[in-house]
Amino acid sequence: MRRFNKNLIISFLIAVTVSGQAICQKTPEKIKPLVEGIYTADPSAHVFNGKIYIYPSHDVEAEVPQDDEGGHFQMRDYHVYSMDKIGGKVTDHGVVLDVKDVPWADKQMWAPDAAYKNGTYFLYFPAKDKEGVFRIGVATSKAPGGPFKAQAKPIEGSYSIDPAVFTDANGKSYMYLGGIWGGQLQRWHTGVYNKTLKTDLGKGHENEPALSAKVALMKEDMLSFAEPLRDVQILDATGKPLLASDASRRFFEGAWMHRFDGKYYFSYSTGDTHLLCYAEGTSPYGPFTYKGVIMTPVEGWTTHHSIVEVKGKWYLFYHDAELSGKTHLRNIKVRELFRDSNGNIKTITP
Ligand code: FUB
Repeated sequence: MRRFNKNLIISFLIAVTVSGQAICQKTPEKIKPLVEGIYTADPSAHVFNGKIYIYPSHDVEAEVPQDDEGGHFQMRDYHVYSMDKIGGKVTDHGVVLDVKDVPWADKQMWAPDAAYKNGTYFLYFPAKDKEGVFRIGVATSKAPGGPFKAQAKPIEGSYSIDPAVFTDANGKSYMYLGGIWGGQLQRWHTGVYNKTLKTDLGKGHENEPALSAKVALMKEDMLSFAEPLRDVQILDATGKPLLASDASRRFFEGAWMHRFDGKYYFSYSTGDTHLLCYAEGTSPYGPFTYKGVIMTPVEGWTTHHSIVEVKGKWYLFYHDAELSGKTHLRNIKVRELFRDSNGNIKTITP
């Protein structure tokens, strides 16, 4: 029988091990949920005092059947989470605000965000008022991990959902908001609330410009708008507004703003086509030119994100429905975001 050369066998084993490692490194690593004890979604992440704070929705099972208006999303309170570093231990700061402690709110505490100014932390959140109309509320705390105390009334002139507050390098802060279908943005199309518009503007409006997210400069107190809400225009490469029928590119909900290399990046969810997209501009007000897809669909109907810089690297916080397999019981995740040399965001396939 032919004898094997020992050195040949060792070389073969090393080659297998090394190529095995190479395969492992190329295989995308599985991203784990950041929180497992409860369901969390819509993560808005910020770095405060060198720590990462996450402000998510707290999903619950309320046994309400699924519908196009998001009736199955019956969240009642918020938790805040923090981490010293990406990949580090996740600390739960407990319930920081409950709907029963918000004088004007009735139900559905959807996607929140947070901001800091002059020694105060602000938690911004949408909720339905006693008439069933979504408004944006604000609550304050002296600590980023709460607890937060709500203002007696919602922000004057606010409506719809998904507030995201961006503070520019010059200290000015802007609130972006809006969501169609369950987010009720379509009901404000004429400037007056119209309850009959359920999901969008309806048949015959497909070739009109898509409904826009809104933006307003915040007053110095961060509790009110300094001006009426304006449209956040998203244009195609030829400078024309995206149309209502352009479902894979038009704004649906989940606005976020970040600045990179002097440019403003407005990102959002396309809702019923389940994409996270972005558009680029030279002012926080826009107009923004559509650039591409940040992330292809995740498990679950909704997709919602935030983008934050931590120690020179950029991260995408998002959610999917891995833990429950149910659209309304989601879990938050984080992964690094990469760009090409022109600042274009590389598409992530989750
Ligand atoms: O969490 C409820 C709603 O689902 C959010 O407000 C939307 O952005 C979507 O994620």
